[in-house]
Amino acid sequence: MTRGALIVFEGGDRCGKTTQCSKLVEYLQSTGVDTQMWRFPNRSTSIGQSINAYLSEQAHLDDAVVHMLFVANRLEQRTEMLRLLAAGTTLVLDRYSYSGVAYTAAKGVPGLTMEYCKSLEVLLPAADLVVHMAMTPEATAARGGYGQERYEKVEFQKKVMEAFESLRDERWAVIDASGSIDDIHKQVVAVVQPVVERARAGAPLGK
Ligand code: DGP
Ligand code: NA
Ligand code: NA
Repeated sequence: MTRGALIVFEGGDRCGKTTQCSKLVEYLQSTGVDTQMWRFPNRSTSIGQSINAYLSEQAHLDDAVVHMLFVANRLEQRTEMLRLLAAGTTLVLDRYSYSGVAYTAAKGVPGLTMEYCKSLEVLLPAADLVVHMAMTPEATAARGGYGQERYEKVEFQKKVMEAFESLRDERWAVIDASGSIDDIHKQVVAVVQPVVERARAGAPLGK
């Protein structure tokens, strides 16, 4: 039974993930792969609106509570995600559980450890591939629009980067996000294609 692949883009703020996700989706669709792009957090739901208020610093929420909102925002898409993957649609996600673990653990709040954060993601399918768009926080900070949202601070982004590095395993591909858009896109296509093939051939979805 053929299924879609779950491809996730992760990285610090302003690293160019959204641009690369869109280009990848366009590319896959042009080669006949049924593909959808999703973003997390999904700011359109009522939980997502609370998250948006928090990120834009219009609302102040306890760190544990806002973490639960991010988790719930992923879980509210779970059934649809599983349905689409099983129906053969490849999903390209702009952030997912790995951001959840990295950003919350980077806060260093007692109790909100990496292990605790990981435990809250177990109901969600694992990515077939995590594309880590790696770039130094100093370099992303020089990009337009930086600093508009809560987590866009160089010291914090350094901790997020370290957290992502400690989450890496054999399903991760690390790409230098400081290159040109077209160069990065070529590298992305090269790592994604075999993963889409394996999913199509029936490789089981991870947990
Ligand atoms: P954007 O990707 O630009 O829509 O920004 C979303 C922000 O939210 C970004 O700074 C990463 C952060 N984020 C994403 N998921 C989580 C999560 O589960 N927990 C926390 N604390 N932050 C998250
Ligand atoms: Na952001
Ligand atoms: Na983005």
